[in-house]
Amino acid sequence: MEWLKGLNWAAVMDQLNAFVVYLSLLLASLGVPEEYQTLAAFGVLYLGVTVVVLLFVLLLLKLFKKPKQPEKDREQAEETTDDISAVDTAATVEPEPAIELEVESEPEPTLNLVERFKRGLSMTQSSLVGRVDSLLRSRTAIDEDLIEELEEILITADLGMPTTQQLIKSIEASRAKGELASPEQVRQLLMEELKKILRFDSKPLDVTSAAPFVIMVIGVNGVGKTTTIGKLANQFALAGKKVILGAGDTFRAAAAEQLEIWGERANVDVISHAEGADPGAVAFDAAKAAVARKADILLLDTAGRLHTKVNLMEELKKIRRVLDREIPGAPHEVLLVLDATTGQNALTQAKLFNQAVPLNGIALTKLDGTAKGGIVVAIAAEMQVPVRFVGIGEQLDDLRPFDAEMFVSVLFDKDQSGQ
Ligand SMILES: Nc1nc2c(ncn2[C@@H]2O[C@H](COP(=O)(O)OP(=O)(O)OP(=O)(O)O)[C@@H](O)[C@H]2O)c(=O)[nH]1
Ligand SMILES: [Mg+2]
Repeated sequence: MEWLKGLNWAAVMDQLNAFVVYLSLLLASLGVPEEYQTLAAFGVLYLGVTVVVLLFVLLLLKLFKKPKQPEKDREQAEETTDDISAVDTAATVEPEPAIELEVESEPEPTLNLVERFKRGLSMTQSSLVGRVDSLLRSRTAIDEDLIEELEEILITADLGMPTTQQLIKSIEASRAKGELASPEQVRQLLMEELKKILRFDSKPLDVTSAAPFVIMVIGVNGVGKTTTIGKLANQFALAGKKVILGAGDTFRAAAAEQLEIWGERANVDVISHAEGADPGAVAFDAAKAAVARKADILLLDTAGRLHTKVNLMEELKKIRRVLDREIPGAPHEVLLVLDATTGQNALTQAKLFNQAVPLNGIALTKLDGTAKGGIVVAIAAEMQVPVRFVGIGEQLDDLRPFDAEMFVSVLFDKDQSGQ
């Protein structure tokens, strides 16, 4: 505004006056009567200014149009891949297969899925296969020394003692038969043996086998139970299922609110009671609501509890009984959530929870933040309870059905391990 004050207004007015006089003379030469010349000169001046302003505005619009386009594209891309909004656009956006992995039939999502698995498993990859590969690179002979070092790597990558022993035995047996002539053969054998361990017989999760299909979610504090329920609710809802959530964690303040937020995101109903209420009563109401509202799936959250606290484990048995009384056969899936970053402790939790309420499946969260992903193998080998889902990030679609083949392939991917 300083420049306005400093302007020589007298000079400006003189120029303007001279311009109007010039215009008047021009108009006079065009035959405009004298009494209209000044008025017409101002009219022409006004028109001129308007045209200049319009041209200026058009120029500005042209300048700002370019950066706007990519932003719009990015927003659209986010809308299609991003979690919450996907609920609203479910009808138009092709939903990624939520529960079943269709690895062969849909090339595009498969590529994304593998890429995301790679990213999520990168720490485990370098702590397990990365180290195995550098060991194999540094040796030519497959001897006792190499096998001993391999054993150490497997133990420290959280595969656990029994699983490591099992793997080492297979390697030694093959070596004795003269089948291991090169380090590459050791790598191949390790891959095959891991796949064998992970590919044990277990009933797949079939949520259509009962209606409502009740999933009771349990685990110690902070492992990701509520988050897992939220992600599952969203995926089931996108797959066209009617879902109800039961806020069975009445112990922790704000636990029900946390679940309600997830319910809103997935656009599903949440049954909750006041803080401190009996979790059995929530289970009862949630089961009743699921039947009355003809829900396909009921996901019941529970409070985090220490696997060593007998009374808290008893409470789980009670919740289980309540569900079974209201919906015979329920819960159809007792899903234990384990935090992969806790390594071998996760295995101890699984064993103790399994004693209290027999487990049907495991969701292993936070694989993205740990080098201890080898725990997947230890769980499969020692528990014979299937890992149903793995959490590979905090995004809504970062909870993925576990696929043993893909897991091993990603871990042993040569691009990743720098081979
Ligand atoms: N990086 C990562 N973080 C996760 C994953 N799953 C859950 N989390 C985070 O773990 C934290 C705890 O998650 P919650 O779902 O509240 O855990 P909870 O088991 O319900 O906890 P309590 O109800 O207190 O027992 C949250 O910050 C989540 O975002 C995952 O797969 N990867
Ligand atoms: Mg919770």
